[in-house]
Amino acid sequence: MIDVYFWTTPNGYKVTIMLEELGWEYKVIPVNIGKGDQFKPEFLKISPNNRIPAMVDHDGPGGKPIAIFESGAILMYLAEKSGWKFMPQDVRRRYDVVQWLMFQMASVGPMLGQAHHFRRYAPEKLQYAIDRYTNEARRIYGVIDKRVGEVTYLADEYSIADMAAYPWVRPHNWQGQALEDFPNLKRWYDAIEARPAVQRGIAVMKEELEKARNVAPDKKSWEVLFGKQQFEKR
Ligand SMILES: N[C@@H](CCC(=O)N[C@@H](CS)C(=O)NCC(=O)O)C(=O)O
Repeated sequence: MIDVYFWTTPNGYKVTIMLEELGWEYKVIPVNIGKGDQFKPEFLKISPNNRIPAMVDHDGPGGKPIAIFESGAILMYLAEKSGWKFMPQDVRRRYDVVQWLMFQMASVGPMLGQAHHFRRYAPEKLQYAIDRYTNEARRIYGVIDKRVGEVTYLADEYSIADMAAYPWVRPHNWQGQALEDFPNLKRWYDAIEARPAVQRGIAVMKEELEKARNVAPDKKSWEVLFGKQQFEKR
């Protein structure tokens, strides 16, 4: 059995989408990052950077459990374990997937995440930061738009690179972007969104998300995520 340490965020959905695509059973272990569950010692043992997602495969290599943090590493592990589904074994094609996955991990996630932060969560409206990350988001959308104007998916065939990037494009409004400005990206986005496994992956813990949506990000969870508690020495 695979345990997925999860919360309803773009990085969390990457893993549930992949597990749904594979059709594997998994157990969702909620880590409420607004309440500080990510700082619990037992979670830090498997995810030392206090971030979701993390995974424990109880039937890992040699039949022993393996724990992995960082969504990109989890996706690569699952692809390899499945016998190279969504990341081909062939080295040339595999590294096409890996480079687009790394682009997601190093640029798409961090930059769009900063756009969310300064446009939505920052207590002061800092115009320089808002412009910087909104422009970066637009530039990154442009890179994806160009790529999927040349090939169907980021690494040509649908892969873990698309599963990693798609959840980050869902909150495009928060990033100050309109999909209509990027027609190739929109075609790619719609094709991924239409996949039943993707819809199942995104629906995990939907009720909790609905509840959270109706309440503005409260002061307590702001403190946990961006205030004193985040920066305590551990
Ligand atoms: N590079 C990491 C990023 C993970 C990440 O930023 N997770 C966020 C939610 S999307 C989190 O757990 N935040 C908790 C915190 O900031 O304390 C990955 O891809 O796994």
